[in-house]
Amino acid sequence: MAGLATPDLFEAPLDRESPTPIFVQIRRRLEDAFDRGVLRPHQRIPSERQLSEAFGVSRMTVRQALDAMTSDGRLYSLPGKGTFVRDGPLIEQPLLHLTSFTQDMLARGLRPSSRIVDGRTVSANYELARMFRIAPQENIVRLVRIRLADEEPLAIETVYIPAATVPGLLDRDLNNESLYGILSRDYGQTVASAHQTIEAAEPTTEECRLLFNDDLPRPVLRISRVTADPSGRMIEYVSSVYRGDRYHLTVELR
Ligand code: 16G
Repeated sequence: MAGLATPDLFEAPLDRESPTPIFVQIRRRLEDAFDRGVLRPHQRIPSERQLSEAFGVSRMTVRQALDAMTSDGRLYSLPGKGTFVRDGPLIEQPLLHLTSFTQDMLARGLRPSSRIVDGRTVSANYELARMFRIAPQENIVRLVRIRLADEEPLAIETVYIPAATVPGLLDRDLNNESLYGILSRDYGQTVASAHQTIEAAEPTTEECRLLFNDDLPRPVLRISRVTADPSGRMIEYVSSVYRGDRYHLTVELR
C-alpha cells in the first residue's frame, strides 16, 4: 500500500471463511502491530478510507474495529487530525470519592511520583486571600508538580496552601511523598470535602511539552479543586491540567 508507513499490516489477506468477524480480525491485526512496535504511541494510524481500501472491506467494518479500540483505550482521535495510538492504559476516574493522586494510582497498581517544577512562597492576591480568608499579601505556598504514574506524566498540578498552616513544607521530599499524607500526618490537616470544576481546554505550548513531550496540541482537562477540612476551613486550592487522552472521568447516575 503506497503511502502507508505500515505495509506489513496488510500483507496477509483477511480470512473471510473464518468464524471470527472481519472487524475483530482487523482489530487483532492492529493490536499485533502495536505489540510489535510497528505502530508506536502517538503515531497516527492509516485513515478509515486507507484501511478499508487496503483490507478490501467497507468503511463501516473498519469503523467498528476502530470504535471498539477507542472505547478500550488503545486509540484516541483528534478531530480533523486523525486517529492515534494511545501510549498507555486509559485511566477511568470515578467522581465519587475525595482521593489523592497517590491513592488513585496505587489503587490501580501504578507507581505514583511527582516531578517538582516549582516550589516557592508567594503573596496572596485578592482572589486567594478571599478564598482562604486571610489578609492580602499574606504568604502562600505555591507548588507546581508534574504527577506521574509509572514514570509517565499524567497531570500538572499547581497547589496553593497558606504558608502559616504548613511551615517547612517546601523542605520536604515532595517528589515521592503524598501531599495529603504529609498534611494529615505532619500538620494535622484532614482533607474532608472538596468542590471541583472541570473544563475541556487546549494546553499551552509549555503544558504540551511537559505532558506529551511534543508540541502537537491535544485536548486536556482543566480541573480546579478547593479542599476543606472537617470544619469547612479551606486547606488547599489546586489548579490542574490532566491529559485528555489518558484521563476519563466517570459518574454514576441514578
Ligand atoms: C489529587 C487532587 C489534588 C491534590 C492531590 C494530592 C485534583 C484534580 N486532584 O491529584 O487536588 O492536591 O491529589 O495528591 O486536583 P498527593 O497526596 O498524591 O500529593
